[in-house]
Amino acid sequence: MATRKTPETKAPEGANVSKDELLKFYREMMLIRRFEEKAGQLYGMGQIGGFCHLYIGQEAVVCGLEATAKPGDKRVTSYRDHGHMLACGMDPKGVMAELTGRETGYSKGKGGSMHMFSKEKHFYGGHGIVGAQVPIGAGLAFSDKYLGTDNVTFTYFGDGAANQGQVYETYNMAELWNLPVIFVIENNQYAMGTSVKRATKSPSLYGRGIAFGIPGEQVDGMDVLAVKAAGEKAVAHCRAGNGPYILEMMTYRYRGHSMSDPAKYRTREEVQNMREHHDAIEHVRALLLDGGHASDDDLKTIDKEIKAIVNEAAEFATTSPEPALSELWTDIYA
Ligand SMILES: Cc1ncc(C[n+]2csc(CCOP(=O)(O)OP(=O)(O)O)c2C)c(N)n1
Ligand SMILES: [Mg+2]
Repeated sequence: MATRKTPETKAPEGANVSKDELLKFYREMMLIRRFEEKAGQLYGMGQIGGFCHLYIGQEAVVCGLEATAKPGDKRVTSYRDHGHMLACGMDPKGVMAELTGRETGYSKGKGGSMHMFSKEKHFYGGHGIVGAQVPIGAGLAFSDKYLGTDNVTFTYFGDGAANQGQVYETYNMAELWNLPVIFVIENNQYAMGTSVKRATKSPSLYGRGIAFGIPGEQVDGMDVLAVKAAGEKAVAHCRAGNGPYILEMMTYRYRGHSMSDPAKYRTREEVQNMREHHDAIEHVRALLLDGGHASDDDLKTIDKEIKAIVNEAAEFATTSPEPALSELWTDIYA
């Protein structure tokens, strides 16, 4: 059974969270979960091809951090990217249509799950090469520093990616140049089938910035309020011109690495334990119900609204036309 490390940053005791904010988190996390479940279904039906990595279980990370972002802030992530796109306000229809390879998708149906972008929302991908987005994130932060804005870049990567060489070259330059970049390590405990415990003897991924002078902390990534609190600290640090910050989010993915993962490297009980005792959506649901902020019926109404949005996205994604044959020769270098 997986033991979870004790996160350093917990939600502030008696945190003064408003009903509206809790409802917003509930809605946003539920949208990601239902969207991903639908993507899984469509994949099973053969409507989505290629790779497809679901974000189910990790919703609190991106929702908590997006709550700290302001217009102009940037984000870049790996191939496990659907949640990040929905959380920054990209249209579920355009994301789903890209998954099904339709011309109405964010990359005109030619990019697929791992390769979507939105200039409008400052979402810079969607990267299939492990760790490749980390130097890109520093580059985005460099642009803000150069232009003299106080915007920050959220650069997400996994526990597996955290062992990559380019991450450390990036840490060095980011600190040297005081870049406003928040390195968000989504430690979901596995890199494909390899447990983080088998991949490194270094007990803390957040502590690896110390060698470069970058502060960091470990956060309960299943608690959206803890994520937001830590995010606010990191964002304030970056906006004030103090350089980069590392947040190690302790989280968990419920599904396989990708749709083709038989998940033989962990037990059903381990997954079940996380679902039953640490689920981020259930946590917020309990806060809403116990705090008298919402009734079961209120939440059911939201669930229905989310279901409708997701069904509409799926309908759009399965009825939109495929790209025209002539599109084979556009948007390419050669
Ligand atoms: C440079 C490179 N090496 C290997 C792979 C194959 N690969 C794809 S995902 C992955 C695991 C990465 O795990 P992690 O960084 O923890 O992210 P997670 O999938 O858990 O979100 C690997 C090894 C790749 N895509 N790129
Ligand atoms: Mg991982």
